[in-house]
Amino acid sequence: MRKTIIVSNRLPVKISEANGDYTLTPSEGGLATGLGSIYREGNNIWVGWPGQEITDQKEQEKVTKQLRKMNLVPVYLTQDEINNFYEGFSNETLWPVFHYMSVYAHYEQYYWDAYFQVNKKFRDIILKIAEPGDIIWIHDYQLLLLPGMIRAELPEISIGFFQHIPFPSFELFRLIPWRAEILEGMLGADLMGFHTFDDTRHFLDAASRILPVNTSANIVSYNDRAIVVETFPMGIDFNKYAALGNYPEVQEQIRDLEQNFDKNQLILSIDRLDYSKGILQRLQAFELLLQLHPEYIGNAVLYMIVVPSRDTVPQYKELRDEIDKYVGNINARFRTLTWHPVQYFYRAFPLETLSALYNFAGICLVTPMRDGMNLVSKEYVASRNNNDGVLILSEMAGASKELIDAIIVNPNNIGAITRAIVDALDMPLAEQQRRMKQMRTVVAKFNVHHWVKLFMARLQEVNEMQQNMLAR
Ligand code: GDG
Repeated sequence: MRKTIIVSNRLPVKISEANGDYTLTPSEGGLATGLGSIYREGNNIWVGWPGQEITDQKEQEKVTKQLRKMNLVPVYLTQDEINNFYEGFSNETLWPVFHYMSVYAHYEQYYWDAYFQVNKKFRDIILKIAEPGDIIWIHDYQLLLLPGMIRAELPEISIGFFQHIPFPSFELFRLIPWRAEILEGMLGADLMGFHTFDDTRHFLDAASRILPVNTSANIVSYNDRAIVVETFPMGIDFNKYAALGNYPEVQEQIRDLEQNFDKNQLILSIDRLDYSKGILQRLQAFELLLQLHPEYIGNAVLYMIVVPSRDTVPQYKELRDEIDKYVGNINARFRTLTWHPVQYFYRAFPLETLSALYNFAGICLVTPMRDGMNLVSKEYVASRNNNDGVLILSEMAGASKELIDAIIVNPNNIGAITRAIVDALDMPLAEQQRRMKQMRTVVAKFNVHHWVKLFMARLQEVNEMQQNMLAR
């Protein structure tokens, strides 16, 4: 029977070990939720790294067996591979260049070698599983070479590829020494998807300027194959976020927040620790607010959650220190005996806490320097069952193309962010509701299930188109 193979760097599972026993819990990220309806069905599977270094072969076999029961197939990575493929090439080369922060990029041959080898490792495992007629859907920037590597072995298999982070303009992309190899790898797919039309356009531009290919509209002709490149903005599980607000444990946390804060003056900020998320600029804008508008001293609060991430990479460690310092300065400068301007948390919270905050905070401030999509902005909108609340959103986030009723800002313009916060604090309820209703309609309709359906249907169509071309 024909099956679908999902491939991503990380498996949608958390593994914890105690006394030699492994406990596996499915993780609930946006992608896992969206693809849950696929990989759990029949003989479909998801291939990826389980996120834990397991070196002992017996242990690996034990975990592999457990994972197989959940339709998951592991690719075990060694510590060296994690260092050079994941933290190295993926996060210190591709991530900064693709987020327009090329000054942070390292171009190391040994990072590239590891990236190539790990993509091959994924290929070898997939080749053991894949059969003619199967569909393979590969995700994200850690696996850009994989489509081409699989295509070389299985010329007729159907391969989709989706990139979750931006695709930069040609002038940025060309900086990467292995730019041609990367494009050749990606062009192994039949259908390639990006979050925004700009990403799609940048990819087509880079392909036509770097490789000897022909592009016509959104189709690349390469090695006698036609590759379709299209825009598929990813959504979230709208119903889940809309319903969470009614859970008793969420309600209880909302009541706790009510005891301590005024919801109309609470500005929420949630990100993973990353220089692409514009966290320092957000702090600057909040500081400027208190400086220019002393009436908010004692009232407005920035409730800022930063989720630990990649903090073994030097730039991330530095960023964390800078945030600590900045928050300390603002609080020292403006706090009163009973009020702290910045409530800062450097840790992850359970989904229920996030939901309570989304439900409670009157303003959500999302100002990345670059972001493929940004799901936090959509989760905030989905949580606002009363249709009130204001979203301030960076024009550099993919989500800004859909959530046009947010207050849209340029994240480099600190004054504009400050003004947006003032506008949000002053916004009449009727205008909040008008904007929020529009955004909720968009987020509800173009949800993650819709996204998966659309991509899979298009992949099927592209496949049929290619079969017809071959038959001619
Ligand atoms: C990449 C692209 C693109 C955050 N804090 C906690 C927590 N979260 C969850 C949020 C949200 C997710 O993490 C973050 O999603 P983003 O979209 O904001 O960002 P990335 O992780 O960088 O994702 C991005 C995405 O892929 C999808 O294509 O949108 O542009 O960079 O879902 O809710 N979850 C929990 N506790 C926390 O403290 N449980």
